[in-house]
Amino acid sequence: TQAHVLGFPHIGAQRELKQALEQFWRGDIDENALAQTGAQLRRTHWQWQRQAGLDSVAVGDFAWYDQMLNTAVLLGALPRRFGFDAATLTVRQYFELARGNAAQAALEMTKWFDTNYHYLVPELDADSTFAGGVDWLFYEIDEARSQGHCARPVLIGPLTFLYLSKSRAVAFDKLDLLPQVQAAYARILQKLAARGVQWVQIDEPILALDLPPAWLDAFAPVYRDLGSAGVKLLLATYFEDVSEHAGLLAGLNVAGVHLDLVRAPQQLDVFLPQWPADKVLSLGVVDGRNIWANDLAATLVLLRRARQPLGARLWLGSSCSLLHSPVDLAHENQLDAELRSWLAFARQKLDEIAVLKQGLLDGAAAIATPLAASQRAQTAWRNSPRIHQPAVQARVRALRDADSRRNLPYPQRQPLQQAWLQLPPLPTTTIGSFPQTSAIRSARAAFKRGELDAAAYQSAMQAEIERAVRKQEALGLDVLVHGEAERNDMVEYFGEQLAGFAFTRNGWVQSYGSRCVKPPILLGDVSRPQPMTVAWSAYAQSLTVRPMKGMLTGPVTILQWSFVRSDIPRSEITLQIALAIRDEVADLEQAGIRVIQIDEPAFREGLPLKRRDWSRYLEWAGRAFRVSASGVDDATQIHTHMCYSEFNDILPAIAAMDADVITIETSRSDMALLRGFGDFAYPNEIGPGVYDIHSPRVPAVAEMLRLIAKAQAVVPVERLWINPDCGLKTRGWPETEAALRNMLQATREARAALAQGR
Ligand code: THG
Ligand code: ZN
Repeated sequence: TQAHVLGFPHIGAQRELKQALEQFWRGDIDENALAQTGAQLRRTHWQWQRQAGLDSVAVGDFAWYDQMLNTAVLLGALPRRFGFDAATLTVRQYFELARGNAAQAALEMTKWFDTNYHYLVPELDADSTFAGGVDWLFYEIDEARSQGHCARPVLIGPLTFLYLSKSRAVAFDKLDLLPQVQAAYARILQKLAARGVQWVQIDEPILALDLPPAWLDAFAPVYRDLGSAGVKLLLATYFEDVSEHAGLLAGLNVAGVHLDLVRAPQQLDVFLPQWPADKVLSLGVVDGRNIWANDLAATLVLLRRARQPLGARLWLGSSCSLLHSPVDLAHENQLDAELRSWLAFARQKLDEIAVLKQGLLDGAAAIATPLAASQRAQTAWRNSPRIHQPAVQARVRALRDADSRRNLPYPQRQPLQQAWLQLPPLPTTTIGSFPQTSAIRSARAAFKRGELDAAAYQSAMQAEIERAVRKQEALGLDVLVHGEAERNDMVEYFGEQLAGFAFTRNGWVQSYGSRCVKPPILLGDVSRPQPMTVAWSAYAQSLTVRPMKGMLTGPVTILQWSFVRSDIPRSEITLQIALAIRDEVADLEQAGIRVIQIDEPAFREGLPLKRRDWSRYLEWAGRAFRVSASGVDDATQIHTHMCYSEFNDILPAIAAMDADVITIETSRSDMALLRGFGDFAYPNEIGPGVYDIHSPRVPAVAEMLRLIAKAQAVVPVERLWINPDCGLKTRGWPETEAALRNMLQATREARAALAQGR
């Protein structure tokens, strides 16, 4: 029986890797200093795993940028367009793959399954080769062993690697590359065997998806080969129930399989009766995706049930990599003792796993102290008045159908809105945020440190808002925004003001590369003690006669980007948030803000991994959005915004949200994503982004005119808006103003053409 974790966060408890990376990119430190930071982080993380009492340490989970990119450079599968030699790839070249260079755009980024982590998408073509690349993994194994650890390499599996890759040129059947990919993995495994490595963890999370039969059929032959390469393979699944593949997995030529029992505990009863006598079954019982302390007694009951048939072939560990957890609770000295007793970050999860193993092998008495503490925390949590607000629960129960419907349907709302808005054809707006300048950031930091008082902070932010309003008026935008100077991360901002949430000081989780987010902790019933955005929006509206858009984050996104409680369904939590947002919407309207945007950028990523679960999700998520948006007068215009707009497969559900206007990200796909809206005949107004905000490049007027024309071909002109792809907070002012000036010029030209009937 071995205890292990599938991976450990590498960003560092104090985000040391982030600091080092950004210093390196700025040229403030050299490669040697960067390498030392990496080595120090690996040393610390391995030490923690070992000191906690785990039987092996994960090696290969460390990446300068991303583990998927590491896999590509290990295999030697680099896009030809960069002209790099994988075998001699430098760290600088690695970063060019991740971040782009003067000549080449970076590899594409996309969300890792249903997490908020972005991986770099491997770029493969029919003539891609896999002749091997950098030897960083082997170096790290030697490094771990020289520090006295039992090193367990972790690799992204060949089928997951291939399935998640993309072709930029002509489409081809990716499975055609499988023999080469398989051979490359076989060589890597043989090299590991030659180094005396015993176990290799090989992750195949695509088993959580609805896989085409050809891909499922590939598992047995691929692993027949890889399983004979001289190392024992632990094939890891996570994020979903893989019961339907139990037969396949039982027959696979691997030494063990890992299951995510946090996400899908019901799998155990499917696997146990048919599990072969020569295979390990590794049970992921400590949640890698959330921050709640484990209910040790309950987990022990489950583990004991599996120990009966499995004996020493039972392993236990984290449900998935701990990449998705913040690093160390020890730094959270501002949380009260009770709340701390309910939490476990990555480092604390190591202890939980070790304690569980001890309890399993030596009996509960051997872990009496942690067991008692866990019981106390569980009892306190279950009965805590911090969690349960009967009034909130009653309000959710009292929701009626009419609460999730506007009074009139869109075709009748539209003239009421236009009557007062008096918008020109092709109205222009922006998505909400303007550049978060260093002046804004340092004012907020000083305010949080107590060095700037509330009045001074408020006037500094008001000055920023006024600046943003004047710039928008000068540019000639039709519907203005206040620019969100006062906000940090949008979800953090709302979480901080809602009751039912708690905050960490340092609970950072990697989002991509050096970028992190600090998800709020949604621990109890959610309510809104007071208005959250009204004063800022009303101030902004007071500065201008043009319509000012109120800016809110929607209930699904707040849920999706927080650490949420697990004692009640996500659908119910979302309705609680929706009611809080609904009250904010009503207060904004009352304050004279009659265009209100409720952003749902995470609506698509909340979609379950399995199609069979989609309709239920779309039903409750759509309802929650409508609850938040439907308390207003029909003349009030509701907008929503979504990034990552690959939702052509869920368009009916997007339409059912019934926002008056939806703005989406479309420029990078050259409006291809918009085609679905046309085919489906999306019934309300749409603002397809006409320029990409992810780079400082200023698009030319002609480029945007071309995209506007493409949009006009798909969306009736009376329902078409003009706006950028997304918020502008990561941009600087100079390029923002230049790009918007061109956007407005393109709009004027398009309007002139319309007026002339062209
Ligand atoms: N908020 C949250 N999750 C998100 C996004 C968000 N997930 C998807 C997408 N947007 C991720 N994009 C980013 C972009 C920038 C940063 C993080 C995620 C970022 N973070 C700062 C950093 O790492 O330096 C820290 C931010 C802060 O100081 O609060 O720049 O918008 N929840
Ligand atoms: Zn966006």
